[in-house]
Amino acid sequence: MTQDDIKKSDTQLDHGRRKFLNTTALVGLSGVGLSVGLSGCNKESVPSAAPTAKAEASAEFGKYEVPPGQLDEYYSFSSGGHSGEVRIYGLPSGRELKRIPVFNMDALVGWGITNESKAILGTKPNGTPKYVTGDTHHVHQSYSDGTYDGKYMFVNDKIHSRLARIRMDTMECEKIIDIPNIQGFHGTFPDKRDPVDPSINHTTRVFCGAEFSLPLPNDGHDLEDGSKYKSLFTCVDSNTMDVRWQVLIDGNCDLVATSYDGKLAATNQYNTEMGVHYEDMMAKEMDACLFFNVARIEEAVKAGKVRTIGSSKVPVVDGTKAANQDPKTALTCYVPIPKNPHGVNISPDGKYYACAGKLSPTASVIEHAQVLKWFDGALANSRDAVVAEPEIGLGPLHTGFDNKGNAYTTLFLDSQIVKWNVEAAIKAFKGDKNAKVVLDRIDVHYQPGHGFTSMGETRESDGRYFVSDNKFSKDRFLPVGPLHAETAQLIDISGDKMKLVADHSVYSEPHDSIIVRRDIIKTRQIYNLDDFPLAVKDPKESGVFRNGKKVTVKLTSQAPAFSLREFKLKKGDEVTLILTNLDKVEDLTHGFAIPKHDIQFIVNPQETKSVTFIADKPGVYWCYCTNFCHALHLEMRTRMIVEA
Ligand code: RUQ
Ligand code: CUA
Ligand code: CA
Repeated sequence: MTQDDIKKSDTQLDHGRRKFLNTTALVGLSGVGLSVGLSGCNKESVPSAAPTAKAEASAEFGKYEVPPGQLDEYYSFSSGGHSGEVRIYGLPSGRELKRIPVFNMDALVGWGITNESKAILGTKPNGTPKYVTGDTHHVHQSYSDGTYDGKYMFVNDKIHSRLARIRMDTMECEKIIDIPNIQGFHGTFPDKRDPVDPSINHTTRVFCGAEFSLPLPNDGHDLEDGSKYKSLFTCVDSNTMDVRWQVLIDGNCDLVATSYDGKLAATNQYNTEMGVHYEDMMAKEMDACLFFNVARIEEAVKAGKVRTIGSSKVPVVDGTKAANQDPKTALTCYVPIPKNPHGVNISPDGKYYACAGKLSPTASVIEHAQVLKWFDGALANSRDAVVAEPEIGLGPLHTGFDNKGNAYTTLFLDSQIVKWNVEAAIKAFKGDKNAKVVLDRIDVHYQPGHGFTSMGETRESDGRYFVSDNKFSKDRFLPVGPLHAETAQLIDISGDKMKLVADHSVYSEPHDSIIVRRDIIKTRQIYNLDDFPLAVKDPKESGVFRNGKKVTVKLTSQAPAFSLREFKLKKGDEVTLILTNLDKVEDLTHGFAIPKHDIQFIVNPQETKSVTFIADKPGVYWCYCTNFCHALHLEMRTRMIVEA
């Protein structure tokens, strides 16, 4: 490509982008317009020739590169959207480090194939996983005293309303639970400090918001009467993973935030109309941010002021408006804000919640202290807890914070990130015409959803990086067919001006992430043999153990061989195969595949896994190691002989 070609395609790109923005900007803010705007962009956005993205690189670009052999400064933990998994990246390099299968099946690891993973996923009577789809939206880590403690990570499944816990030392999913009586489990956030017992300095609650209202219980009654549908806000015990309690509410839940003092949890609500049809959900100018008084809810649960729904035993308290008229006893506080808001995030000083307007070009700033005042009966109107409502741009969704009082909000329709100052916005709201609220804007490519700052959801927010997870990448990368890569764009926010410093391509869909300092994460390099009850601790324990038609095959792996060179079965046997990897060397993982039996999994150093299957086809099956482990990796096989 000549310099001229590059220039030409840069111009094309500029035009493509401008048109794209105009189309979306022009359609205005109605929900109908939003979808028109998006389908419109598909028509004219992609230049016919493969474009070269305009290089924003500056002389200091190398500053953000991580040279070979060096480690990143941050982890980014990211939900994988409808892939059902969680991913781990290094920042600033953007290197993908790992994918953690959670609600999906994963052939590499054997997730959904091994007995151990099936026990976590839950199974149908025929032994297959209960669900193999999942939709992970929000991933957050456990907190101690307002910052990450490196212990757990929690992630939601929107499709089947499940919550998963990932342990951080192995970075594997260890527990999945169903949340009863809800659909569209969306917002997820752990408590940042236990509000009840100050001696417990560890997160014990995970709050879960349900987006879709339902007739309760959802057993076939009141199917048509939308006015009877209700939603629930749920608290899960992060240690036992039991559902502690639920709150019945009006409207829906969307995102969730928690305060730094453990007193409040918040959820933004876009459908206070309680519409069951799309158009109805945009009828009102104002929706709400709903606050939950955690201590009062737990007192009510203790006092038995609860009901249960359907077959669930979970205590449910009444958080509806009608039942919470007196602020002094109220469990919930509905703060009106415009319109179909999306996202609620708390500032790292614990003072303010920012709720983006989505269909309003505003962000509403709600002061934590004012909401507490309302609960004390000292604030006449809950709307008075709103202390600023700056106009920041079109389609605002999510907000991240630095450590200097600035907020960074993604603007979906404008395809921008806007930097604004919270205290200035409060002054402007009080009438100060000189307050400089919006400090900077930067284009992103394109249509950002979540945006988040380094350590930004902790009191250790450090104001170094912002990542914009974009829903469209259009012309930023080599074309790979109709399904495009998506972009996570890295922005340096350490100076006055935001600087776009990298485009990281991401497989669909980078939904939401957190950026965690690397020193917080302490992982294991090998497993502990004793953690596995089935472990085959010595190659001498290997063999075929028969009990009628039930057969157990025990074997071990040590590079480059399995302990059994062959094993014999009879047609129709129900076989449980247990494999322990006795290698103790870091990074020495083996795999095990059984042809024609659809079995494949890996065993990491000192790990044990098992699979159960029916040997229903007589013949010879070469079980082989799938994970390149040794110069004699190809020779690492064992013969499964099934006699007729
Ligand atoms: S929501 S793109 Cu599922 Cu996280 Cu705002
Ligand atoms: Cu063991 Cu390859
Ligand atoms: Ca609405």
